[in-house]
Amino acid sequence: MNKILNYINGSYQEPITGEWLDNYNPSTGEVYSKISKSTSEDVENAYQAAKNAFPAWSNTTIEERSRILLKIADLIEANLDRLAQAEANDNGKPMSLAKAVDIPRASSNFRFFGNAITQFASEAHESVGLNTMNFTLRSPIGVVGCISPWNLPLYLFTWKVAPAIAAGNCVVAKPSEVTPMTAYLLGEILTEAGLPKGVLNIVHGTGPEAGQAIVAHPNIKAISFTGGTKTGEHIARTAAPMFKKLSLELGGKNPNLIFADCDYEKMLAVTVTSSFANQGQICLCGSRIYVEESISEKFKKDFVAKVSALKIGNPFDGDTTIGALVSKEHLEKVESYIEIAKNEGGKVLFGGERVLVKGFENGYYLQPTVIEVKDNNCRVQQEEVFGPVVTIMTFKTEEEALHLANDVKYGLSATVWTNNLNRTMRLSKQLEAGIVWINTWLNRDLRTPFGGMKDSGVGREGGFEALRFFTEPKNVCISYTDLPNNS
Ligand code: TXE
Repeated sequence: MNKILNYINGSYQEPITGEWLDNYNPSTGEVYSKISKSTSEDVENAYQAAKNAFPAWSNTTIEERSRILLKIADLIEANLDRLAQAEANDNGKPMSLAKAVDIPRASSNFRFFGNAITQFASEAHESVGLNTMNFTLRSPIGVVGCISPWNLPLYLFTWKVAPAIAAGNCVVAKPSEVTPMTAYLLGEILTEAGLPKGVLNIVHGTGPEAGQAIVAHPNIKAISFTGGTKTGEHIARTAAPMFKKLSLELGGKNPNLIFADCDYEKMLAVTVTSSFANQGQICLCGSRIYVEESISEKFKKDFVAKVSALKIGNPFDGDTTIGALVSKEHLEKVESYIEIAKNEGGKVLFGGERVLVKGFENGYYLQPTVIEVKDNNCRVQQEEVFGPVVTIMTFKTEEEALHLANDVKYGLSATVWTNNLNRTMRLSKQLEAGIVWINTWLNRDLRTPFGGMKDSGVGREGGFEALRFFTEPKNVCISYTDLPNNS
């Protein structure tokens, strides 16, 4: 059986304890590989490798760092089919999605930061009249930790490690133990691209063991984490006494506000995607739909018709739009929310049942589920389900829509469908979200800041924000004197 090994100091290594975790294929429900069950000892080895690599890597020219990142990007692209297949096997997502989104984006992450680092500059402030010049010296932090989740495995893993190494840091990284395969395969690519050994070390294992060892390591000075809000809170508590720099990208419960004056057909098509892409397992999914009352009956009918036409199937069928959920535990969690919603008065308009896929009977398949709710305070409106479940509520006025949208503890993204420019500006300013999409969804320009407000996290990633996070700014203040006047 395939073994998912740690990649430390440029080579694959077994975990020190010799212990392994089972890796499930969610589309079949079968164990298909073994994952290194690393402990703090493996993390320490990874840290030492990173520490030793840091002096040379942080002094490597920007051109050389950029060249290596671009080479990694090219190699990911060259391995598109292999990586997309691995992602679909590991995560349950349609291979077509992995091929169109996950793997190209992983390549773009390296390409983007390989280019961005050549343009990264610092501010200078001349104190005119005081003969003083200030400039901001930005240096890499040292050894940093990157911890990523299972929903977009290679996409989110590379979104962190690419800016970290571009900025001159060395990294100890851990992908989710639920979907470690593509991060494991990345090791081969790093070696082939000529990334010096120790610059990026990939350790596998559970969150409470390997992940915690990274966060608790006294000399790993910054942590970039994407995952659940509860885990983020725990990481913040662990890191706070050591004053570590933290970037936390956490959960979302994102509103999708649909006004009667929108471009209806575009809204309908995109809303199906924003509800169910990746089986609804994207922190940016618009899981709370609020629709203006005057079009609500038509919307419900048209939306359910489109959702019922989605094809649920094994990830490798070309026409599958909804694959398997990531794990049995997650499937059960999502199902429990459907029950909670029903018990709280929600009306299931479509879905809610498991699906048996022929030849894949033990896979974790669930119908896309649409639930009408009346009360914004019910649990399915307030808590992150992170699966193929959307709720629908109606509103009468813009004020009411805004209130409902903001009335949750999360603040990651919001989508608004309207052709009223004034409303667009009013809502963009007042919605409590790190990202507001108007008449679109998941439209990403990698130069933009990415992150959430409220319980959706702290800090921003993307573009120069990520390079700022992974560097330490220092103010250098130079006082100078004029030449003595000889006359
Ligand atoms: O995430 P975890 P889980 C949400 C979603 C989901 C819930 C739980 O609601 O149902 O989180 O998912 C590592 N110290 N999101 O349990 O546990 C872990 O090994 C250090 C939203 O899978 O947060 C993995 O690598 N690391 C999210 C990573 O953290 C720890 C995407 C994320 O796992 C750790 C995924 C610890 N103590 C789930 N405990 C999004 N925002 O995109 C765990 N980890």
